[in-house]
Amino acid sequence: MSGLAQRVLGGEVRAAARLMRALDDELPGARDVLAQLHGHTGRAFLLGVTGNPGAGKSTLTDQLIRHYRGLDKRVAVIAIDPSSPFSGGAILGDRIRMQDHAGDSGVFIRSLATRGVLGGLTASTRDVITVFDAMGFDVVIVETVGVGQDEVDVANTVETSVVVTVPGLGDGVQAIKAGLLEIADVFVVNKADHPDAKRAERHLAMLLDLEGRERRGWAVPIVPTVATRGEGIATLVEHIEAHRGFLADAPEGRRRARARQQAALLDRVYAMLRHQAAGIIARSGGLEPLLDALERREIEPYGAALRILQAMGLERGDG
Ligand SMILES: Nc1nc2c(ncn2[C@@H]2O[C@H](COP(=O)(O)OP(=O)(O)OP(=O)(O)O)[C@@H](O)[C@H]2O)c(=O)[nH]1
Ligand SMILES: [Mg+2]
Repeated sequence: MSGLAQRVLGGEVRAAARLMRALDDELPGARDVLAQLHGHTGRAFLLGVTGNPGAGKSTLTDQLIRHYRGLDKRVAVIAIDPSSPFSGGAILGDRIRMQDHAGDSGVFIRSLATRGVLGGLTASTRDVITVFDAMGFDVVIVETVGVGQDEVDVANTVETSVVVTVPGLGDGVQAIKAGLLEIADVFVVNKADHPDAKRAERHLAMLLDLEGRERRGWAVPIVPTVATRGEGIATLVEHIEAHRGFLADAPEGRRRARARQQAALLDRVYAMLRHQAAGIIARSGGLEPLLDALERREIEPYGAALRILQAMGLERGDG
């Protein structure tokens, strides 16, 4: 085993940070280190906190960190920042709250920017989860803004998903992306100090009842919180732990773990194919000759694509 892998397994923060940078930059060898870590993973509890911008995800995450630290659990956070051009542990803006934990070796916070991540956001998230899990963190929280498909995909990398909503304008909860309604294991109506909070809760309950609140044996609870004051956090944690217990006991837990593995596996296959195709295209002098042939109508688009696959050794000429 490489020295770097050993140091990560020993929980060394600097080694982990170095590995994460190497993974970001796709440095040769970084994947091998990850592969060595894999046998030492599977122990961390993976918890997602997803919701609209400004809903209070970071404030809630901060409260969850406090809670788990109180139980002497070690907590890692992956904060996915949709707008930031920075990555690599930058702690930005509202995340200042979480910075309170700087200096606590039982807490590790890592930001990932959505833009400019080479292998894709979901892949990076999985890699960072692997590193944290191997380091022996008990809980890994993935905070992500639930706006795009990428974020829904990221939300699918965890075991238990908390979806955070807030009272919206008028009568209901702030609109949430449809995909998020389906992935929520626990709903939070944060900012329960808002005058419309009760109505928001009823609205969400109605939406959920329309969708069918009970899913494969789990009834999705709605928890009101005031994250800034820590209100409702104990109840939230109870529901999170209940869901965790449910997954451990019910066939649903196994089904989900398989589904996560499948998504991770297929993503990697597609990423590798893409990578290989780009390499073949570059080595064979680029796309220009094929584009010329297409322009002259000497070849049609499927035929052109097949030629690239043939060069990759993936398709026979008669395919
Ligand atoms: N009144 C009230 N304000 C809250 C509550 N929770 C969070 N806030 C405030 O809402 C603002 C946004 O909170 P964040 O925790 O940064 O929200 P976020 O969802 O992480 O935001 P982004 O990561 O930017 O999407 C901050 O000013 C918080 O202080 C709450 O329960 N009640
Ligand atoms: Mg935040």
